[in-house]
Amino acid sequence: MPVKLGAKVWAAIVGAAVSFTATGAWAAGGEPKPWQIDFQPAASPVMENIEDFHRLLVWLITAISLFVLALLVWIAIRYNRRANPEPSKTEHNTLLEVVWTVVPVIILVIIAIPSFKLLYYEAEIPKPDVTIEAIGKQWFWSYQYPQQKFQFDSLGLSDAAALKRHEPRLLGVDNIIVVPVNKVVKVVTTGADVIHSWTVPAFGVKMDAVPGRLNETWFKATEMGTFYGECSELCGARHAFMPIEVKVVSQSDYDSWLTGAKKKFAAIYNNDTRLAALTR
Ligand SMILES: [Cu+2]
Repeated sequence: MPVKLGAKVWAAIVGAAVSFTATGAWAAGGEPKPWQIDFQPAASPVMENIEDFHRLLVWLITAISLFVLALLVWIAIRYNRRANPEPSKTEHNTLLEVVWTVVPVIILVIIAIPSFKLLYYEAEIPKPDVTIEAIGKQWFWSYQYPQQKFQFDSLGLSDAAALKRHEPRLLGVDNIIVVPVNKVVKVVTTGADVIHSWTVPAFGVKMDAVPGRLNETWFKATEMGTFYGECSELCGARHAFMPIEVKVVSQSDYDSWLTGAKKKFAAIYNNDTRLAALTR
C-alpha cells in the first residue's frame, strides 16, 4: 500500500501546485472532492475576492518563509564555531533594528488594506432580489421565503436515500433551497435552540445562526448548479448531519419552482407543523 499512498500524496501535491497558480482549474462543482486541499471553485463575487486575498497571503507567506530559511542556513554555515571561531561582540545596529521593525509594519499594512476592503464587501449587503431566512435547528435547517410566505424543513438524507437520488453522502437534503442565478440573495440566519452556522464554501458564506438574534449575509451565485455546505458550528450530537444544499437556476426556472413551492409549503408556514417535526 505505501506505493499507492505515495502516488496519492504526490497527486495531491501536484494538484495543490496547479491550483496554487490557477485556482479553480480542477474540480468543478460546489462540493468537496477526494484529496482536495484547495478551495472549492468560486461561484460568487465574494468567494472570488476571498481567493484573491488568499493568493496574496500565500505568496507573502512563501516569500517570508524562504527568506527566514535562507537566513538560518546562511548563519548555520557562515557563523558556526568552526567557520567563525572568533564571534563578533556587536550589540546594536540601529539601521538593522529600524529595518526589521519597519518592514514587518509595511507587510502588515499590505495585508490590512485588502483585508478590510474584503470585510466591508462581505458585510455591506447590496439590495437583495431574494431574501431567505435560514433557521438552524437540532439537527436540520428550516428555510423561510418571507416575501413568498412559505417555509419548509430541509433534512439531511440517509446514506440509502442519497445513493438513490445521486446526491453526495452527508451533503444531500430532502428539500433543496432554490435561488436564481446572478441575483443578490440575502440570507438571514437565526438559531432555534443552540448556535449553528450556515455555510456554503463556494459562495464564500459562513454566518452563525444564534438563538434570539438575526444575522445577515449575502451571496450572488454566478453559476448555475448545485452547491453544498454544512453546519459549521458544533451544535450537538448530529452536527455532522445537517447539510445545506442550494440549487442555482435561471430566473424562469426559479419562478416556476416558486409557484410549485408556494402550493406545496404554504400550508405549513407559521403554524405548528414544524414543532411537530422537531419532536418527531
Ligand atoms: Cu448545527
